[in-house]
Amino acid sequence: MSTAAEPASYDPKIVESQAQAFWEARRAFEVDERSDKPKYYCLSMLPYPSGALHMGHVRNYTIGDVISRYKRMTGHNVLQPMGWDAFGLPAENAAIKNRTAPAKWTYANIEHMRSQLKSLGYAIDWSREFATCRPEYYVHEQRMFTRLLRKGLAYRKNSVVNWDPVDQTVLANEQVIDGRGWRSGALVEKREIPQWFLRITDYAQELLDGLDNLPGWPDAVKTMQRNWIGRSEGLEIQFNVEGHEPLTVFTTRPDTLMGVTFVSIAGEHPLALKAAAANPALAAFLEELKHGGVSEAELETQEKRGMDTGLRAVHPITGDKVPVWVANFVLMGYGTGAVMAVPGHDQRDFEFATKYALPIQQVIALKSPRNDDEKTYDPTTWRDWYGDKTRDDLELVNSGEFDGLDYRGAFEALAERFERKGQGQRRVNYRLRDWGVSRQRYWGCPIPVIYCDSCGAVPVPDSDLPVVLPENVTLDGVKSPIKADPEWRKTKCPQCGGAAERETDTFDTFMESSWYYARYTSPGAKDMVDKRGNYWLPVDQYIGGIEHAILHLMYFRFYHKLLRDARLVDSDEPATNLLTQGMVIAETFYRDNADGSKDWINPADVDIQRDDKARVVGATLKADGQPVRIGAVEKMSKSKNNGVDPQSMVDKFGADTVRLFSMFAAPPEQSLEWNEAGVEGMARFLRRLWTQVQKHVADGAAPALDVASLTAEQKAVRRKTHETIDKVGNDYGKRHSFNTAIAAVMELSNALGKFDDASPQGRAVRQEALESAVLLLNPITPHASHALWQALGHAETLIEDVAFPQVDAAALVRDSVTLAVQVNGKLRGTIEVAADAPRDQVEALAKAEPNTAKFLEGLAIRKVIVVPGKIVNIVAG
Ligand code: ANZ
Ligand code: ZN
Repeated sequence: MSTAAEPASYDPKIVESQAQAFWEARRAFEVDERSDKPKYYCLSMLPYPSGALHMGHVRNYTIGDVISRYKRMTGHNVLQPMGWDAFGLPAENAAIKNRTAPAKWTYANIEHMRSQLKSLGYAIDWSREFATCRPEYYVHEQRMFTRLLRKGLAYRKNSVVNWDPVDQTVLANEQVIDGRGWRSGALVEKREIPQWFLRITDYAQELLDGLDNLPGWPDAVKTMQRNWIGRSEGLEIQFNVEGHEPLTVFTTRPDTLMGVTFVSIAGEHPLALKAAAANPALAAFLEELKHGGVSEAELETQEKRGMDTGLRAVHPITGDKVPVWVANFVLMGYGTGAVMAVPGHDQRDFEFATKYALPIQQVIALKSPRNDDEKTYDPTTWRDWYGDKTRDDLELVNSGEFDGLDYRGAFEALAERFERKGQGQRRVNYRLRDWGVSRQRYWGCPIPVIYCDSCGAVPVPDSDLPVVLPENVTLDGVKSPIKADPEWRKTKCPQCGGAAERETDTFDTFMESSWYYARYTSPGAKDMVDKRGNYWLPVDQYIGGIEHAILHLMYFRFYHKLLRDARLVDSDEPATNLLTQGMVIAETFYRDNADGSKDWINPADVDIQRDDKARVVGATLKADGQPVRIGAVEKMSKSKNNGVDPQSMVDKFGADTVRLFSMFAAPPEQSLEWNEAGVEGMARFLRRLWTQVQKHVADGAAPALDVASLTAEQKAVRRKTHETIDKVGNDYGKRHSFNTAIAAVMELSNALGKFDDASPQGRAVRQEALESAVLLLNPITPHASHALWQALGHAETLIEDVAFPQVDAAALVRDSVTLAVQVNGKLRGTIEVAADAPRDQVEALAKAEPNTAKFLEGLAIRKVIVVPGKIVNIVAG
């Protein structure tokens, strides 16, 4: 007998805490390698423990969780781990501000953020969790580094840092504000100090080629990586210099050789230094150049400046003498630090020559100019085609024996000639630089090196690792506590036993995030990773922000090759598929201050008025009821104070609703606009589905489905169920199109709302539809699905172990189809025909359709076109 009690209403707090307690007690998401299912490793980029989750985290981890849970439902052994990228500068800043130790602050944040993640119900194998600031993690990194040092893949060289002369400390780029130290306000200087590097350039070509084997990575990311690696094919050519050693230039445009009118060298080039020894004005200029910026971006934008060295170089073909200039845009660290200047065809040289009145010579012309602009070479105005080597309608002019050749032809001819004469050679250069891994900061992994006066830099022996970073310290904001503490530094040389000192620099935090994915596979392994790594790796799906497209993802790929070459893993790439999720954006609100500045107001403190299309038309401050101004929709950020706190949303609506909205509001790669009206819509949908299930089960168990006995309406609902299963499976599995998957389940729920058949088979059809809806939503709303699955009569089977629903192909077959009937292209009526009706029957029915028949009266039928399943068009006249 059925009880007519009010169905239980949806209370996400209860439903979610019950489901989470259930998963925790069952260790439902702990996995290992002993499985006969195919493995699936789904990894989201690990968070920095900044204090609280932000919406970007929620979006990232929800995408990962939906994919993980879907893969589990489709029969995979799914690993989804989580950890903490725990070293880094913010901890030092917070420590100074709050008078606590960075370690303490970090661990407290981890505790808090872990509980936040748990409240979102992610299917994470928490037994594998780690924080990268723990010695049991970084000991492996230290051992790997000493290994690389012995192999010659790590080395030390001088490199430029920002130096604060008042605080006597090195500053990170973000601590330099308008050229001044963030604390002292002193003008920052450039200083050269010895630093450690990893030879990523040895892997440049492999990192480039590997991109061709990553069809599962977004093209945009691959393009950025290709540009960052920046492979250039060119020639090194020697120019003799009167009274000095020959000078070697690197050029990618040997075809322009006959247009060289001077040579430019970097300020640090040895030849410049030699020339400066006898030329005080030049020496002063070189000194001045040292104070300029060092980044490539700065060099691109700064004004071109230079000075004649007085030296003369001899053109290798004509024997003409050309001046050698120092130019501020020539980098010592690229190519040879010397450039054959071709102001006729290189824009930077053009600007430089114009400024210093150096000669400009055209050597490339268009074979078939399309307009006046292209017809004549004008040395007073730069045109894009002057420097374009990709056009295939260019030829050499004013180049003697090389006239008429194109870029390729000239390249080959000159390469051949110089190689034969020993005056030059082909050469490939990469823009990619070696990875500088030293940081002069405290809160990082200590670099395991000892300096001895007699033995030099000695790696710390494995048996003495880890070199542990002291955690219980006080920060004064100026000096790293391990640099300030002479006791920490003091040690014995592992080679000669003499007194020695430890390295006090720590690693760049990109070091920890370069191999964490491998560590997750092998908890407790003696080395970084053990043979379990080969079971799980490569990562099947990696998910994270596009802001990591270049550095992190490059180091991550590089490190995988280091692991491979250390025989720790046997694959070449760390991740097969990459998804870069879009930003989370939100409205901004502000009031103008008297001084013209703006006071940004958090959306949580604002009441928003909307029109019937949900557009914001007005806003008032909750505190005073007075209007506030509406700004642009922008990325959630501290500076615009438009971050929406995920915790407050979870508290208010429940995790499932937050997850549902994050997946519904936009496709994963696009930006997602957070708006509470949308969140409320998702809450309503979940409540309706909840009520539908509760109402349905209140009438007792449904009988078994008897497919053969269904009425047309029952069949139609069942068809809708299976069409939805089909679509959602595709959307999850093939397209990562979660928003359309949700929309499809909503449609199914709508269709059920209109289906009030209470007969036994009607209830059986509804049972199947509701079970399907609950299963299809399970990856996104796992708590509600967990509860509803039990409510639907599955007390023994766990939804976490139930397979994704299968499409019943028979259910998709339509018994009858509706066809539109047109006369001469105009719609005149519709007919119902059997899905497999023969053509002549369809034609006959169409002609007989009453309205159609009326329009055909008195006309001769010339042709009947039948588009099966869609229309019948009768051509008559
Ligand atoms: C002559 C020339 C003519 C050049 C022309 C370009 C256009 P990528 O493609 O980035 O490898 N170059 C070489 N070394 C440099 C350095 N250390 N600092 C600044 N510029 C340098 O660029 C290679 C080109 O950049 C080289 O080819 C050289 O200028 C310049 F119509 O040589 B070219
Ligand atoms: Zn020694």
